Amino acid sequence: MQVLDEVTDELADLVRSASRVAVLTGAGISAESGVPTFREAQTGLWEQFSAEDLATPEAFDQAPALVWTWYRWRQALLLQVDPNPGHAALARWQHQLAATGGDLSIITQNVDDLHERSGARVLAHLHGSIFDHRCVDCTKPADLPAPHYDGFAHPPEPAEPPACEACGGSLRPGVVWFGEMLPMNAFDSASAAIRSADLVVVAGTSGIVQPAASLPLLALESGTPLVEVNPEETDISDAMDYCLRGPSGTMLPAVADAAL
Ligand code: BV8
Ligand code: ZN
Repeated sequence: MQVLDEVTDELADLVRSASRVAVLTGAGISAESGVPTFREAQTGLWEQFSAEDLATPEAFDQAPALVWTWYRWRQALLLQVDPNPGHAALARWQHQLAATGGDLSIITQNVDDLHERSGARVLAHLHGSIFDHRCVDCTKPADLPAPHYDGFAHPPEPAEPPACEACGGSLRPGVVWFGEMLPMNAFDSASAAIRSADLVVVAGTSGIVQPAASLPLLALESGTPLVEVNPEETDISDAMDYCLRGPSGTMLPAVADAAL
């Protein structure tokens, strides 16, 4: 494993020669947009809970208003921020490869839409989308107006989740909670993309949450080079060929430039 603070000539050659790239992103790629990562402490009303405590079916059963409002408040923040240069670099690289017969698959653990808003196509949202809602009982999806919260202000008072228009059941966020299965089609297409890649990049993830964190390790089966982009060491750094130690908003543009 080489720990680098910039894209070296050796890494640039590897990037330039890749035509089927798979990228796994985590909360860190949205950090420079102003979206707190999961590891950072919660604020306000939720400071006494960890995100992992709130992102569970049990928490929603016990305190539906608290959990529902946490998601609506997080939606509000996402509507108030923009994609950052890290998202833009992946979109640029994806367009560049598509124009030359190659492909860049984005597999994200994030429930935000910042990849899409930077003009990229996302192959798999492993943990769903924060802007999706569905009924707990009849599972019917529900479109809701944007929340009227300020995502930068103090978290709002909890409000009960609305009722499903079709059956009167309670709506829930359309995300995958801890203890819930990942969408199999997303997980399967992510696995296939990593298995057929000639370069795998892992950006902005602590490598803690399973089974997502094990996906990049599929590259080891075929000897496909692995590159990590993260200012910190992670649970999967040891499996990497290159660790680019820096923020994705700086490092991913440098990687995308090397691909041109
Ligand atoms: C499953 C949606 C099984 C919700 C998320 C005990 C009981 C039950 C389950 C388990 C258990 N032990 C283990 C498990 C499995 C569990 C798990 O992994 N737990 C962890 C805590 C150990 N996994 C699950 O439960 C999964 N389901 O296993 O089902 C099953 C099987 C059969 C039948 C039924 C069930 C479901 C996991 C999905 C959970 N949902 N999100 C929501 O968003 O509210 S995961 C959530 O956490 C995020 O979406 C994200 O994916 C994850 C956090 O990970 P990261 O993205 O890596 O973010 P993190 O904050 O950790 O790290 C940020 C990184 O960025 C850091 O490394 C930092 O250095 C870096 N960074 C910071 N700034 C920058 C940067 N990098 C680059 N640039 C920067 N500027
Ligand atoms: Zn319903």
